[in-house]
Amino acid sequence: MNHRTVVNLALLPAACAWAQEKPLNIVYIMCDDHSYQTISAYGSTVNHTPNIDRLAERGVRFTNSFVANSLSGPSRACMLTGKHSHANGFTDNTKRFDGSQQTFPKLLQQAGYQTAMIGKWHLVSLPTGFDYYDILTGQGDYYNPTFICNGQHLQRHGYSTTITTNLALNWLANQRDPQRPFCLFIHHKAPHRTWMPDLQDLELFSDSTYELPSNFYDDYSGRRAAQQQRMSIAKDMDVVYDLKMADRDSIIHSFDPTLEQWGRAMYTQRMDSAQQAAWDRHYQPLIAKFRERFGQKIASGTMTRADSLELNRWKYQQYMRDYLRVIHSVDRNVGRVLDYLEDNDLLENTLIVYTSDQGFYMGEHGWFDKRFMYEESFRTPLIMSLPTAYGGKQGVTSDAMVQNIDYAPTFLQATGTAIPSDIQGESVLGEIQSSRVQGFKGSRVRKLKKRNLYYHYYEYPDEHRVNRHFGIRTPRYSLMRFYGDVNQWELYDLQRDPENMHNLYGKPGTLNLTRKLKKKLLQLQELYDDPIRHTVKD
Ligand code: SGN
Ligand code: CA
Repeated sequence: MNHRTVVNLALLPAACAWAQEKPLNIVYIMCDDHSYQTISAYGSTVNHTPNIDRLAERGVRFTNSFVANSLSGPSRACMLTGKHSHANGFTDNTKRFDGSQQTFPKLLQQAGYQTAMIGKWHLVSLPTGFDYYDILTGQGDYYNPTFICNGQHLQRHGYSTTITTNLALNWLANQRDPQRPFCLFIHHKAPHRTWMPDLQDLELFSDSTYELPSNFYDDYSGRRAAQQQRMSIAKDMDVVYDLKMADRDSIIHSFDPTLEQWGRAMYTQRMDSAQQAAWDRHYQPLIAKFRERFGQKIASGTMTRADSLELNRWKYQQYMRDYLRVIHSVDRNVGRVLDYLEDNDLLENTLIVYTSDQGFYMGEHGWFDKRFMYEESFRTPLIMSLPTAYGGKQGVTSDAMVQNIDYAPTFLQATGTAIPSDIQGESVLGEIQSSRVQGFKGSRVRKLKKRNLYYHYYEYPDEHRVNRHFGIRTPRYSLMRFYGDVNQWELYDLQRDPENMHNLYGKPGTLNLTRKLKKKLLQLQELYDDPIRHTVKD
């Protein structure tokens, strides 16, 4: 028996008493479009996220974490209900969430929990199942955003990530009943397009340069849906709209003429004069340089091929810098939440989760945005930190195949709440708990069984022209079926091709594998009862 085991056993009786006395709280932090590629705990080579890493050190980092439908509203609906999109009804961002349906916050409420939802909601109907909500309107704004606080519209001054955190900390400190357990959602707008940094972070990374991903100039051969998307950094990322090169007299023309009337106001219209001045101090010199180098040429249509290649590189740098600045503020605010929990003796009885509504392309395939079942957007970061007093593992990784429909049953089980049989996800508590803790109602040491995951994306053609598709992901392969305008199967061996560059479907030697995967895919569609199986077969 090594020294560590002795220490753990020695602590056990105290831990049991603690777990018996103190029901587990939940703090669920979710960003919007945060790529795992930009988290140092996930091996980022471009930035440091010390606070998210701090959470990973005291919890479990999932290395095979995926979503069920890579888009904001749908992802949130999957998370709340523990069900795939066809079952919860919110298939794309044009839908309205049916708030009368079962969600895990409602079940927690019935079990005596206080529930609070703060930040980006994006489900159109107002939240149900929360004792308190203070949500951003629609997509939310980065500066001086408007919130709906228990039914009332309020504009708040400042930067969205900081305000959302302030509201959460205020709820913890002043608005909840300290005698009852709680489940708090902290949902950031950041780092969603158009990646507007906090004023205090504007000068970060200015001298950094980022290497273009090796498949930045992917030609999409063998992948027809990828050929017709509109989320390319080179073609679709707008220098004015996305990259903020809006000069006061609008000499730099947006690629999209409908945006021109807006110019700089697109960014500054919600800001007060001090915020505008700080914003301009950073962007105006960059705009002047940009104007000198590219502005006139773009306006007069005289860009050469060499100019275009240079512009692509410039756009990538600008995109990365702004995105990473926005992440820097997210990380700082995650740190504030952890500090608060620590300072207020809540760290030892709170399950803390960090995740994103989906992954994001940081130039892989030449893209920004998400939606595809390709790895960068299908995956999402997921860290869960269960305190040791509840048997929580610390500083380890889990390679179990998990999906956002699994969060609801996990939280229900962790709080000792019954999991209704119609929930489609599975609890991953066994992945984050190493030992059964007597008296802790949520105890479960059973590991998640080996499983394959199901995906279904619907939003087409808006806004980035990503064709509808569904598919299956096994630990090694992914098989996707695009349907509608593009009708095509795609098959990837992710061990050999983790970047989804070589579509093997129909290639010699893949027939048996394809047949097996199709069978498993159909089994998943039957298990989850997705009606698409009746209309799109082969
Ligand atoms: C907005 C963005 C899109 C993005 C969708 C969905 N355009 O419409 O680029 O794909 O949201 O994102 S923007 O010009 O309004 O920024 S989601 O994460 O909210 O689903
Ligand atoms: Ca999103």
